[in-house]
Amino acid sequence: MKEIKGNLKAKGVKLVLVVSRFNEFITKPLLEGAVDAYERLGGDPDDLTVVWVPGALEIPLVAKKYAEKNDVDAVVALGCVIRGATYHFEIVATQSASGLMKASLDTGKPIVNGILTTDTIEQATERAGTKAGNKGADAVMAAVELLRVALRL
Ligand code: INI
Repeated sequence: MKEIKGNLKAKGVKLVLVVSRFNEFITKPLLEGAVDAYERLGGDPDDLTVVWVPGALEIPLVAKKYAEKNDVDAVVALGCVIRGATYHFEIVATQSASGLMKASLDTGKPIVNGILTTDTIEQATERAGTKAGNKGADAVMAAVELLRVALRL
């Protein structure tokens, strides 16, 4: 039997975090969690780039552009989409997720979706460093693990 497992060593991993300003009161703590996780996994701050964009809909294009660079190993998208009274929520949530998936498959590099999509502000707060952990940190761990698996393929 051959079993492949990725480790969580971030040393040498050139990582880009693309973070949206929309709902910044949530995306900032997601970013803090992501940076903290990267450093605790052994990542070098010199290998980390943070890019701000207006909203979740703008993340996929910028994520793809960075993933195409030779000196980038993986990208993590950080954003927060909170359900409102209009259909716009569905568009932003669905299109940002499918754009990231497409960008990842197109570039062949890990582009991890750390965009929260929640019904309420409370649910978002819980996932940005309070009751339910920090999804920014989780996304960085997923990116490093995925990269370590992908490097063996
Ligand atoms: N952008 C978000 O990141 N989160 C949201 O909840 C959101 N809502 O609900 O509208 C949102 N909209 C802006 C969108 O991402 C684009 O920036 C905008 O449509 C311009 O293209």
